Amino acid sequence: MNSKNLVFKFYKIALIFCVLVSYISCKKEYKLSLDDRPLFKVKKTDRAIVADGKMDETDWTKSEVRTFDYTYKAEKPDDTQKTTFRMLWDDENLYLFFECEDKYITARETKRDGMPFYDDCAEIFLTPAPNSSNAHICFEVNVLKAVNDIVYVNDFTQGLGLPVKGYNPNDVKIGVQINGTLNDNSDIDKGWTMEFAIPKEAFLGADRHYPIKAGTQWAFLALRQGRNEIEGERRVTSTIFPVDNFIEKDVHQPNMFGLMEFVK
Ligand SMILES: [Ca+2]
Ligand SMILES: [Ca+2]
Repeated sequence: MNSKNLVFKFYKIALIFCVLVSYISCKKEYKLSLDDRPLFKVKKTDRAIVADGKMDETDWTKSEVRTFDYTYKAEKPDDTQKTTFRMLWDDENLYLFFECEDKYITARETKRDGMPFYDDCAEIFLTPAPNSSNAHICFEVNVLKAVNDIVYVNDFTQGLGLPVKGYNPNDVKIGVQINGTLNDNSDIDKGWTMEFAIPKEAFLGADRHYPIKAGTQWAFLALRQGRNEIEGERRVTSTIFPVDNFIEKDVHQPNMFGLMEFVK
């Protein structure tokens, strides 16, 4: 081999190496460490928030705002629809506000601890600690206000997760406003809003090490399920933070949660 060929071969190998390195770095899994997790600052409010689904309290305009930019299993143009999310807190409650554009507002579950997650549904997963944990508290609520409130235990047995449906805290207040027609696809809807007031008592015991106060950080994921067809269970999921391995492992992956911090 002459020196020209040798140089060419060297550059070829170097090029393949560079392509491989950039491919591997692109494919890098979204692993959360305490240092690089996305942080949502939850501001304290000193005004009463009424959980009626109407954003008429001025403090909502001062809260941090995020959209759910990660959508999974979208197959049709109308599957990807905008969601805007806000949180506030005070000494009694954690408040959430979901604003969901939705051309086809759809729901059928009416019972507690049923399957609202196959409907148009807002969800929050909370770990009352900054680090990942084997258990998280979930509120999954459809536009009919049917609540699936659970403690989800990861790896309960043989690697399988388990929803503990007997977790039924009292006095969680939820308000929904529907701007459109429910379960009627003959027209185009505008969307829906959902406002939560989750009392501190809902975290009784779970908040022992990291109680709600300024400076405390919890891990969390906020998400939305969307169904547009009247029949069937086809749905799309969108999340506030990217969830790696979604297709394989779904949404209950505590190592994919971001952080929320209670601030004054
Ligand atoms: Ca329950
Ligand atoms: Ca829908």
